Parts: sequence; C-alpha cells; structure tokens
Amino acid sequence: MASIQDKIVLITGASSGIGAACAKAFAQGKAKLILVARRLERLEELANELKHTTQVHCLSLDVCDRFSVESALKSLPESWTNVDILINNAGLSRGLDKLYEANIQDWEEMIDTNIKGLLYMTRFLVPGMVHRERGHIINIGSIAGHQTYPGGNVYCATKAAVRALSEGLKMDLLATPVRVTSVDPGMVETEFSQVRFHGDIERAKKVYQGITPLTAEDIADIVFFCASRPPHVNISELVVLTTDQSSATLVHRRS
Ligand code: NDP
Ligand code: 8X3
Repeated sequence: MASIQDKIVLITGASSGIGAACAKAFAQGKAKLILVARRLERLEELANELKHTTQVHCLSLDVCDRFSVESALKSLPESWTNVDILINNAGLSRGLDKLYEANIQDWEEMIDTNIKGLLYMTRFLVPGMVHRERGHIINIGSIAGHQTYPGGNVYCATKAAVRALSEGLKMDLLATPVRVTSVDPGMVETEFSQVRFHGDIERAKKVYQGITPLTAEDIADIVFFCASRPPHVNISELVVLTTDQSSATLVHRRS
C-alpha cells in the first residue's frame, strides 16, 4: 500500500453520503482535506469532527458555476494549491419520470452537476497534476452509466458521460504519471434518493426496502483502496453492487 499521508485530497460533495465518508476515510490516512459542497455548515461540522485527526480546508462552492469554481480554486491558500487527489463525487439525480414527461429543470441540474461540474473541477486542477508529475482523479460514476433503467434516462446519460470522460481523460493523460479511476456503485443508502424524489423521505426509504444496500463507508473504503495503490497500479474502472442487486434493474427484496 502507498501512503496517502500529507497528500492534498479535494473531495466534491463532501457534505453528505459518499463524499463525507471519503473525507473520514482519508482523514484516517492522514491526508490533508479540501472539502467542497454548497452547504458550508455541513462541511464545517465535518471539519470540526476531523480536525483532531488532520488538517481540513472547507470550500463552499456550487460546482456548476464555472466562474466560481475557477476563482475558488485560484484563491486557495498557497499551502493548499497542489492538489494530489481529486475525488469528483458531487452529483445528483432528480426524478424518475418518463423522458417525454420530465421536468426540464431536473435535467439541467443533473447535466450541470454530474457532467459540467465534474468537467470544471477536472479542467482547473489537472494541469497542476501534469506539471508536478503526480496526481489521481477518482470519478464517482454509477451502474447507471453501464446500464439504463426505466425513468433513469437523463441521470443514466450523465453517468454514461462520466464513464466516457474517465476513459477519455485516461487516454489524454497517457505518458504522464497521473491516474484516472472510475468507481461505479449500485444502490448506496445516502441522501441520494431523498434528493431524487425532491425530499419525499417515505418514497426514498422504499428504494432500499427489503435489501441490504451498500453504505457510503463501503464506497469510501474502495475509493481509499484505489488511491492507496502503488503509483504504477491504476484501478481503471470498478463496479460495486450490493449482493442483493445483480444489474441496474434486478434486485432481490426479502419483503
Ligand atoms: P448525497 O445526496 O448524499 O450527496 C451528494 C453530495 O453532492 C452532497 O454533498 C451535495 O452537497 C453535493 N452536491 C450536489 N450538487 C452540488 C453542487 N452543485 N455543487 C457542489 N456540491 C454538490 O448522495 P451520494 O453520496 O449518494 O452521491 C454522491 C455521488 O455518488 C453522486 O455523484 C451520485 O450520482 C453517485 N452515486 C450514488 C449512488 C447511490 O445509490 N447513492 C450510486 C452510484 C453513484 P450540497 O447539497 O451541500 O452541495
Ligand atoms: C445511483 C444508483 O441505481 O439509482 O447511481 O442509478 S441508481
């Protein structure tokens, strides 16, 4: 295992779910953390919890806002600028409507966050990695990027785009030591379904009824594992499902 101690790790979507769990896992490894999300109070709460273990810098940022992303990254204090590991995790789904009936605003949010937000973060941080000859980009994709499911239309398209972008970036970084990994989970119980159903908690709970879903910590373990391989080992793409799920649409429920 390669040490990640003192590496600077920037995690988008660190205020909840997989991103927050990654923050805890990388804090255990003594990495220095830049936590990004829109809800600053959530980030500060987490930073407070982690400050005894490692150094943490919080950035309240909407990754969809290209100019804010650029200016926030340019304004990082000197000691935080050399990001070693970028975890592009911020993302969301909105709705499960048929494509021809869906709310167009839902599409805009998914496309802007899952694709454009990931692109902006990557575009502004990867040149430094290439220049310093070290770095790792870990994108959180999804089983939805491999298989489309009914009502998943635009969300699945955004995750298929993440998959294509991970592949393309890996090609563009060939001949540099910078690594690209895509971690593609199935059902993970986080705030994801609450966000998908616009705060309908009862409907969100039903998504995980009768199964043992993956946890945010399960995914954070895997992300940490990918990041801590020796420099010549690049885990390119990793699909992870709960044992109760065998494809995007096949789920075994006990009740
Ligand atoms: P959560 O809803 O728990 O967390 C999503 C995170 O993304 C939050 O921290 C949220 O922070 C952040 N975020 C959303 N929009 C923005 C934005 N515009 N700018 C900055 N941050 C943003 O869901 P998960 O932890 O489950 O989701 C994390 C990633 O994992 C997503 O990319 C999702 O698509 C992917 N995924 C999830 C699966 C699941 O079943 N849960 C399965 C496969 C992939 P804030 O609102 O404070 O900005
Ligand atoms: C999140 C998992 O199955 O809802 O990407 O698409 S799923």
